[in-house]
Amino acid sequence: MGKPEIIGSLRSTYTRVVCMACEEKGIEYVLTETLLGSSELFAVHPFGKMPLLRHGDFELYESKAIATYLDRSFPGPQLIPSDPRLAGVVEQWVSLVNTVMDVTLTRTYLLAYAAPKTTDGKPDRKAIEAVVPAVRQQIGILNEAVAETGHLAGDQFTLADINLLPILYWVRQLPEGADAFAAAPHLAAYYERHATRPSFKATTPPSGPPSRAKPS
Ligand SMILES: N[C@@H](CCC(=O)N[C@@H](CS)C(=O)NCC(=O)O)C(=O)O
Repeated sequence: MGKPEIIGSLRSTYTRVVCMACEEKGIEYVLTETLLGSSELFAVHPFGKMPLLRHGDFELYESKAIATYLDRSFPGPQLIPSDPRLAGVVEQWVSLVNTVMDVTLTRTYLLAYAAPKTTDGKPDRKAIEAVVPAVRQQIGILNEAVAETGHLAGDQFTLADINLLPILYWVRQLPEGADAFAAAPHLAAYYERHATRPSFKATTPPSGPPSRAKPS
């Protein structure tokens, strides 16, 4: 069927998740870089979000769906364990991160720096100050979650960890995020350890936020 093609950008946390999933499983894949909101994305995803997957004549959108498809279709380490309880915990963390923490940490906090809605293009201090308590709270929750085993689900590296690490990559680079990390020793150690994985290194994004397609 040929190599899976991932369409997105490594600067996008969700695209990086599916690329990391490929790297962890040893899947040969092609990453086709595209702009946020490009017509290529809208041709498949109803809201024009990245990433997309193309595998032969099969197309798929939504990072969790893509990662699950890749995990089930290819050999290599299981990213979603077959044990029902562990699989449940993986789903729990992917869901919590994607529905709550991504909104706080990426869409609100990171974007207040990277794509501020200010007239002068400077970081949106009002938005940053408003979201910092939630940033601290959520970093604290994650700190507790990884304290025992250094993983989110059981004592193995799973899709739950893959799904979180690209978000932490950006958050810890920002001042308030770095402060929150300094108060979260288990999460800091978790990040340092997993950031040495070849899958994480191979998917390091270029600096700067993803570029957006011009409205047509
Ligand atoms: N639920 C989607 C979210 C994907 C998503 O939000 N991607 C962002 C980049 S990280 C995007 O494409 N945003 C487009 C936009 O903001 O117009 C998934 O898991 O794939």
